[in-house]
Order: sequence, then C-alpha cells, then structure tokens
Amino acid sequence: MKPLNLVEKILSDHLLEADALPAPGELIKIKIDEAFTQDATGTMCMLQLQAMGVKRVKPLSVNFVDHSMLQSGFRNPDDHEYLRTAAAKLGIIFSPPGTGICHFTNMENFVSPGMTGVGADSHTVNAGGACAIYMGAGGYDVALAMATGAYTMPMPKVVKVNLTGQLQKNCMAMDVILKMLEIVGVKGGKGIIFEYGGPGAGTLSLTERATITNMGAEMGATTSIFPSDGNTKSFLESRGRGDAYKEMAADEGAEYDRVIDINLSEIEPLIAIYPSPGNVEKVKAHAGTKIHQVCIGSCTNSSYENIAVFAETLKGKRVKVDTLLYPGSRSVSMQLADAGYLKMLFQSGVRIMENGCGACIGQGGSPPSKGITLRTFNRNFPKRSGTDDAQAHLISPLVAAASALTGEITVPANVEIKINVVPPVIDTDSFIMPVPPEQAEKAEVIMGPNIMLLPDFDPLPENVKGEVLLRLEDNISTDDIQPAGTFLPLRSNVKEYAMQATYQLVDKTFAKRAVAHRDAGGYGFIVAGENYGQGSSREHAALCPRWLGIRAVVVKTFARIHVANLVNFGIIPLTFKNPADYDKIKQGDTINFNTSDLAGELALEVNGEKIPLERAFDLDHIQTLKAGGALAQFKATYNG
Ligand code: MIC
Ligand code: SF4
Repeated sequence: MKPLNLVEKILSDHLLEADALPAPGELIKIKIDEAFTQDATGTMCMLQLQAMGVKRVKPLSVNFVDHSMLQSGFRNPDDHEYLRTAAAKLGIIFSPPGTGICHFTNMENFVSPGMTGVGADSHTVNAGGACAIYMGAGGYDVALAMATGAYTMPMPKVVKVNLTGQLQKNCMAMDVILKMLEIVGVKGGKGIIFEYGGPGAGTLSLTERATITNMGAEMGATTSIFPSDGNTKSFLESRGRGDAYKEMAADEGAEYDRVIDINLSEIEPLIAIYPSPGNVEKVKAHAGTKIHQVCIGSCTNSSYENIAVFAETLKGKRVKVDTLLYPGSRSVSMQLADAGYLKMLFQSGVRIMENGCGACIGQGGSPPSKGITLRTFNRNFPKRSGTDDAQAHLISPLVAAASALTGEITVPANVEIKINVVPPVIDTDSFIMPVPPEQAEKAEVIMGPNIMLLPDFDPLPENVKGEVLLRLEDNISTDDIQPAGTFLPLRSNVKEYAMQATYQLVDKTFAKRAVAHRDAGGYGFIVAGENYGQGSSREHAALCPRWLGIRAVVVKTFARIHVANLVNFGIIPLTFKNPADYDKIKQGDTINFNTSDLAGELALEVNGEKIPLERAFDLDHIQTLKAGGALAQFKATYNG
C-alpha cells in the first residue's frame, strides 16, 4: 500500500461520499468531529442555525465567549445571553465569559489526536498542535457543520516542514512560526496543509506546537499539524484526558508536495514589524527602539509555560512600560496562582487582564497615539489595536519580557530560564453542558434588543449592472473590510454594523455611497489586488457588503476563508484572467456583468471594453450564487 502522510491518514479516515482522496484543488467532503464558535462570530452562526430550522446539532459543538467581553452597555451581555440560551436549545456546550480564549480552552478540553474540526474563527488551526485537522471557516459553514456533521473544502496540498536541531535558550516557538512567515509569506500557505515533523518537532511541547500551527493562519494556510508523541500524551494526561491519546505519524516514505527544512538551532529572536505579520526581521536589528506598551497573551502565546518564563524574567524587577497580560484560560490563571507567579507579576507592575482576547481584537488595551506596542499576538494589521497611528510589532514572550524591563526593543539573554512545575488546574466545571433533547425543546432562547434577525437577500439577476464603489490595493484584510475593535458589539445587528463599520477605516464615505447606489437600483462592485480578504474568518466581511448592495468582488487573488464567505452570501468572487487588467479599472467606472452562464466564459464590460475573468468559485457553487446565498439554498433542501 502507498505510504501515507499524516494529513492523508486523517482525511481518509473522515472521508464522506467518496472512496479516495481527490486531487488538490478538487472539493473534499469530510466528517467533522467538533464544530465551535466564539461570541463575535457565534451569534450569526446561531441565527443561521435557527433560520435553517435545525433542532439539535450533530457533532460535539461548543460556543465560547472570549472576544466581546467589555460589557459597556447592553449589547455584549445580550449576545452572551443569546449564545447561552441558543446553546441550551441546540445541544451545544457553552463556555461562559472568563473561561478562556476559544482555541486555548478548546485544546485543553476537547481536541485529541486524529480529530477533525471547524471553528468560526481563523485560528481554529491552533488545534493542529495536538495532531488534529481543524480549520477556520465562516459562521454559515460552521452552522452547516453543526447541522450535518460534515464540511466541504478544496483538497489541500501537503507540504512537509522538517524541523531539526533545538531552539536556542532565548528563542521560542513564536520565533519558529515567524521564521516560517519569513520563508513562506502571508499568502504562500494558500491551499496548503503544513505537516511538521523531523527530530526538532519532538523537542517542542504541545503548547509550543500550537503556537506554530496557530499562526499558519497568517500564511493563509488551510491548516497545519504536528504528529502526536509523548509530549501530546503528557498534555492530555495532565488534563485528565489520557484515554484520548493516540500515537499518529506519517508512514515511512510518505510523499509531500514540497519539503521545507528548518534548523531550529539557527533561529534567532525574530519580530514581525507593523503592519503585517509577514514583515519579519531580526530583533537585534531593532534593538534600542523606544516602546510604549507590551502585551502578552492571545490564543498564540498564553500557555502557563509562556507566562511562567515571562514572570521569571521579570522576577523582582519593575516593568518600565504599560504591560498587560491576558492568560489563555481560567485554568492557566489558577495554575499561575498555584505556582506563585500571579503575585510575582503583580509585584513587577504587570496589569493582569481577563482570560480572553482583549487587546488582540481592540477590546481595551489600546496603545497611546503614535505609540509602539510589542505584542505576543498573531496580527498587527493597521488600526487593529484601536489606535490609528500606533504601530504593533509581534514578538515572543521572552522578547516581550526583556523589552518590558528596559522600555525598548531588547534581545533576550541567551540563558536558561527554569520555571516552577505545578500541575494544571482542571476547570471543566466552568462549562455549561447540554441538557437532554426533551428538556432542550422546551428551553427559551433569549434574544435581547441587540439581536436582529438575518436579512433576506434577492436571487441573482441575469445582468448585474452597477458601479465600482471601491478600488483597493493588495493584502486587504477583513479588518480593513469589516473592522472589529469598538464595533464588535454590533456583530448581531447587520444593518448597524454595515452602516457604521464597513470599509470605515479605508473610506468613511463608503457605506453611505453604497446605500444610495443600492437604493437607486444599482449593484456595487469592489476591485482589488492580491490576497483580498486575508486574516479573520468573520463572515460579516461578506454579509455587510452584501447588505450594502455589493454583488461581485473582482481581484487578482483571494484568501481561502473569505472566498467561501462571499459565496455563502451571494457575492460573486472573480479574479482577473490577466492581472494587468486591474490597472484598466477605476473607482466610479460603470460595469455590466452578464451572469446568465456562470459556468461559461466570464467577462466584465467596463466602459465599453471586455475584461476576461476567471471563476474564484467552484462550479458546485453556482446554484448558491443564483439563489442569492447559501441560507436560501439550504432551507429549500434540509429535512432535519
Ligand atoms: C481575529 O483574530 O481577527 C478574530 C477576531 O478572532 C477573527 C474572528 C472574528 O472576527 O470574530 C478570526 O480570526 O477569525
Ligand atoms: Fe482572539 Fe486574538 Fe486569537 Fe483572534 S487572534 S481568537 S482575537 S486571541
């Protein structure tokens, strides 16, 4: 039998409606073992489940509350209440605010080797550190996975990352993934699963592996995975889940699309310079630059070990700049307390924040104007910190600690840091578990005034006539399209979120212009360059533009999750056949787009000239686009 790589093994075990894995790029349908949402994407996901008429979810499903936790006003608490009661109704586990960041808490409690999962958040790929294939997806696709236990995606290529050597004492897993970003870039992972292995992989703990797989999202990868071994087993055992351990690795002689070699011993402390996780440089090249803030935590670097080395570096000394800590979970916070680290951190002047996303998604913790903030997070896109002219750079917890002590970017000393070893605190009591179906049926779903029902969208006309409402450059992120930060409480209210936030940070006139154009009977077009829609999985970056009348997005290339979200909301994703044609289109140009045969040759008519296009959607998606979106199509076919 042909030797299989790890990805092929897990996907073959989960294959639905086929006998063999398809070729890369073709659609594959797999069984999903777990589906989850967080609060900022979860309310839409629950609304869609309700609109679909689903009574009870099929796979293990969880609603985590970790993003929108500020509760200044009724909106966020309304969302939490809706998520809690919808979870009870649908058979979903509820993880209340304060329990922890979705990806971290999920790994502690639910993920085990060989599982598959989808989550309504791009960093769902974090679970790959525990030898599982988990993908980020839009809320609709997660709702569908909850309803059916299945997920369809383009079959990825598998690239092996062969790790050798061992990290130097002043380097961490964060430096490994920054090295990968330096090699691969922010769009080089598209259509790929990175399978890590080699002797260096065995030197990394499960949480270090998760730091690496987490930021596979920043390369646009489908997901990333490590094999399982003794380190995986001891992590599971320490959480009382030793029974879930399975040893899994690639077969000898397994084939890969490509192999990337990284010698861990040669890595130096690295930093991703604002405004992109892909601008990777050596920390020493920036040593001495004055900083204004340090943040440690986020789903990328908030394990007990990460915070313990941070605390040990600060021990007995005071930080020189505002320093904020967001632990990954209540369990991590309790472990830090048991080990004496909480007191040590308080004594060093660190601000201990809630177990949640916090500053990573602009929920507090903004740096001062023109400030420089060093963050152990995974994204440093423009304005994401909440301060328009501040700069965020991404670094490891060791660089964070060394720099917090000096008030400037500092290379950590190359010395061993010993940490206190105390057992993790199991916190399963924080979860609200599903009730039996008879009881669930009677449960009331509470929808406060912040929760608005989903709008209905019209089917696709045969001719889409309209105007180019925006023409944008490369690497437009979903934070540019549909910013989060202070707008997060509007996630459950499409109209308000669209009017107040869509493209607000790029062009303040956009929403008003789009509505005026829509109400005059025109459709809107967006034109952009490479890697459009990188970053977050938020489907609002498709849903809100659709509400504003956008019907097609024409770009040089798309990021994976965003293209699926566009299709789900009936916006046609298209790419230029000749990328140079991008230069022929201006904002304000009138466009005519004949959609009568989406399977045939496609072209835009712009100012009397024909511009040939490629489909960025699959032929299977034509019915969805014609119906005006996935929900309308699902409702017509679902029977429980
Ligand atoms: C992010 O890190 O950008 C988020 C906020 O977690 C998003 C999800 C969202 O917008 O709610 C993500 O990564 O998908
Ligand atoms: Fe939360 Fe930040 Fe992780 Fe997104 S990247 S899930 S906002 S911690």
